[in-house]
Amino acid sequence: MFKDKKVVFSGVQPSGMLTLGNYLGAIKNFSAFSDEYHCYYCVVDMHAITVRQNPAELRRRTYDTLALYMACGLDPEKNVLFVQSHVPAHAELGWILDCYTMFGELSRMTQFKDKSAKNADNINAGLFTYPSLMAADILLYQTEMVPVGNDQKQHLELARDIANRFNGVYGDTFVVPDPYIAKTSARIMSLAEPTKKMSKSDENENAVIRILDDKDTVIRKFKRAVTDSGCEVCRGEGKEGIENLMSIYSAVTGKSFEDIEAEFAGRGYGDFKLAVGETVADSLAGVRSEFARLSADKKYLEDVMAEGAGEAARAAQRTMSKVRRKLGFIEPKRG
Ligand code: ATP
Ligand code: LTN
Repeated sequence: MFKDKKVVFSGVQPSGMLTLGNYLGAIKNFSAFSDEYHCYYCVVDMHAITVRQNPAELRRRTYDTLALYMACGLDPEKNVLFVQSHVPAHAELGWILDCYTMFGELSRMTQFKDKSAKNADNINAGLFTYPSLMAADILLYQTEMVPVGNDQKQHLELARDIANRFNGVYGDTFVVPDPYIAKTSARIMSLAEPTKKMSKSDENENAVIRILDDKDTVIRKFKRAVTDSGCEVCRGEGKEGIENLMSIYSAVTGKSFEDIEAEFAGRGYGDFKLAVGETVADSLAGVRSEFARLSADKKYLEDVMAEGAGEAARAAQRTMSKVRRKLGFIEPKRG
């Protein structure tokens, strides 16, 4: 059904309830590609287990993440929506690409450094080789473009290097992917520590807006957001907190920073925080009600993931056959 279209691929880990950062930085942008591109959007459960997960929660969040994809506007008729572990070729190509990824390259990944500092008792090999599995996700589908937040730029550059290295040794095998990083919302910061990115696995609930938070909760969290001791809504040295709120407001309303400064001139932080809270809560209301409807129908979610996995597996096999041939593996006889 998607013949001749260029491919878009992206993934989100079912490692926690999704945040406003995941929404504005990534998922909200996904549906814009659905008409022009052949889009694969994956729930990357294999990446999630690089950090210890509770099995019941992981299972529930995998359903929830798929339901949220759809609640955010991804139509399963127009996009291939699936779960990573349902397509074993991801693990297969992941291993192969491990053999074309250098120890030094993986050691330089800032996400590895951050996550190993946070999980000092569980610095496992999967956490280290996470980027080669991510490269496999992308390269399996001959992806041209990968919409992600700014924090994934380094992983994308590594995926490009791996693709170029493999192509250099064996001749053209993989399309070399480009990142697509939205301008205003590429990096939404924590509401409690505005120099740190908003992360779904943050333990401080006041630091993160969850896509499914109700209106009162959203407004309360914005009211508590850490700002500086000034009162002017503008950017500047030491004003990371206000700048973050301005980016969020801009991403949701489409207004420029100059318009926002003019709108709130002389009105103080209290007014501004309330406006941001109300605008964000209202913009998420539709997603929340769609999610409630979709997540109640597990059978439907299972049908969507089965359909998506079937289609993804067929596309992945085309790349795997090519990779096996190039490497010198014997193609197994089917049937
Ligand atoms: P975790 O806390 O488990 O590492 P995460 O919140 O960083 O999770 P991911 O599943 O790793 O979320 O990321 C999903 C997508 O959301 C990625 O494209 C990522 O770049 C984007 N993203 C995550 N956090 C932010 C943020 N604060 N601002 C903008 N984009 C973000
Ligand atoms: N590493 C990504 C999640 C991810 C991904 C991908 C994103 C796994 N595989 C492929 C884009 C393309 C993250 O968000 N932390």
